[in-house]
Amino acid sequence: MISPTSPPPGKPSRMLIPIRIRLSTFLPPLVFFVILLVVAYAQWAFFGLPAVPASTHFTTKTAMQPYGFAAWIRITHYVNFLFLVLLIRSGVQILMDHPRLYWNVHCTPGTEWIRFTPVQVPMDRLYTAKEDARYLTPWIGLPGGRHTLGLARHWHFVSALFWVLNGTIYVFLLFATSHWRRIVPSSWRIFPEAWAVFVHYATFHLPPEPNGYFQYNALQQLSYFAVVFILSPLSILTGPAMSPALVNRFRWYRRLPGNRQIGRSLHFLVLCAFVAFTLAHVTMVIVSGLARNMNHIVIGTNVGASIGMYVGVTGLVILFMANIMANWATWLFPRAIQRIGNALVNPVIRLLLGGHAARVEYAQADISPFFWVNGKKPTSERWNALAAGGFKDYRLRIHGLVENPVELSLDQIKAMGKKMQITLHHCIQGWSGIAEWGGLPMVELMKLVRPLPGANAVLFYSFSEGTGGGQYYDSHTMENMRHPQALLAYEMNGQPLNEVHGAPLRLRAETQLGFKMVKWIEAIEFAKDAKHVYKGEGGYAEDNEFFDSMADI
Ligand SMILES: Nc1nc2c(c(=O)[nH]1)N[C@H]1C(S)=C(S)[C@@H](COP(=O)(O)O)O[C@H]1N2
Ligand SMILES: [Mo]
Repeated sequence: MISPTSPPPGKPSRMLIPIRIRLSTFLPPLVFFVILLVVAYAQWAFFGLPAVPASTHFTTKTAMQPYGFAAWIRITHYVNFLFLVLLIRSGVQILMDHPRLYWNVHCTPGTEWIRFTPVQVPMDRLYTAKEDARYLTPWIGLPGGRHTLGLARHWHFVSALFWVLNGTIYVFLLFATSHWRRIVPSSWRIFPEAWAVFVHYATFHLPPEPNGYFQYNALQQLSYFAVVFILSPLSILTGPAMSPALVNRFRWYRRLPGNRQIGRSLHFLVLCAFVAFTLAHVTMVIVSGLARNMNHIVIGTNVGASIGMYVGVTGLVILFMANIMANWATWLFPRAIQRIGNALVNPVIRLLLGGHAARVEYAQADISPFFWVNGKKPTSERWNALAAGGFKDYRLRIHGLVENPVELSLDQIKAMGKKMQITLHHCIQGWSGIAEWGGLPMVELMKLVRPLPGANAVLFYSFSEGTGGGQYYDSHTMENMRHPQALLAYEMNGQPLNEVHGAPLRLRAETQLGFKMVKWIEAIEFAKDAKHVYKGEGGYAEDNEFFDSMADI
């Protein structure tokens, strides 16, 4: 549960996040980069520095269109940086809730290509995914702390909306004004020319730099192009690859090369590329004439005075303060951040993912060898007694706004029907897994209890407690419960549902994130909404961990 003072489990790793990376993943890109450097050095040593085509000295009179830094370029550049920083900080925070990255969809411990935790998952005892979350300093993470991913997600999604909006405006104006000619290469010569510039940089030489007001050097143009037209679209495509509703809605999406974990890994690598670009970019801005460069991008003039630098530094201080404010506001007013996040993001989700979701199912051969566990097993005497008796005395109570309230035994539920489905589970923390579930479709149950017209929400109450104490529960829309894949599952991978995965009954709602799928179900209530229950946000995680109210992404 979120609390700024709660210490992380184990030793607080405030100083450094220990990183373990697989040599087999790390080596190829490293070797590639080293080869580039070696070739550049060899070329310099044996043939001297390659010629960089002399850049024409332009003036505003002789310039070939377009040139300069119009106000829209300067504004979108600044706004872009602001949201990029927020995206990176909240993104890293989300990552630390499941600090492991994989190329396979099963997330079997030991198969990760990189992990940001020293912990090796113990196989001799139950170790939940929530235990695995790491503490992150608020200097890096937004909002920092441990298991604050609910709030980090609000920042991430809201920032993503504004970042994409800002980027769209920029690209639109780029083409509307012909400024695209400044960053879109027009000839294959760009590659040998960019290489020549690289040989200079790699051997610590400065090539004759063109004045960026009129023209960029080849490597510069190529990297700006890559950031705008490759890196950014890639981050926009790989983000949604993690959404359960999206992969269920668009069947073709699953046929693309990749899966949730490849999407997640690429999303992280794109983040690394953005950070690397930013570092290189800032370094080059400094070494190639800081004052003039700052005048270009900050105030749009082409002079050597210091005014752009002062305004620019002021802009950076404002950006820094905005980040401090973001952390501060999140710790003081988490509920407000949650409300704002829901208000801005939910309409977009409804627009993009609303309507009927398709049904994606997997094959027997796809079933995961390992399936992470989340949540605290019930400790109540009642559940223990039921479990000891093989759930013979279990009765599922279904009440609230229904014509026919009932109490059903497990055998009665099994007799009412059984559907099997092999599906991909999406935990909000980032891990996934494929399993075969067998159970009673919610539609069948609704035929028996007959919800009244006023019923809009279905609440599932658990025998167990949430991580911070208090009953675990969650609610669903009627629409999601009418989905053919909404299941009261009593079987997993051909076996009766076991005690850690939610015996005797757990919910499957495949277009939703895992936290909505209540395990160890004690009772089901049909209601007008979920406002009358506990803190009224719709579920334990929504109440206490500030999770999103729409769990589609
Ligand atoms: N009662 C209860 N149900 C719960 C949870 C919990 O903490 N308590 N955790 C949820 C979360 S976050 C996930 S990802 C799934 C995990 O299901 P699994 O343990 O079968 O993998 O259960 C969900 N249902
Ligand atoms: Mo989860």
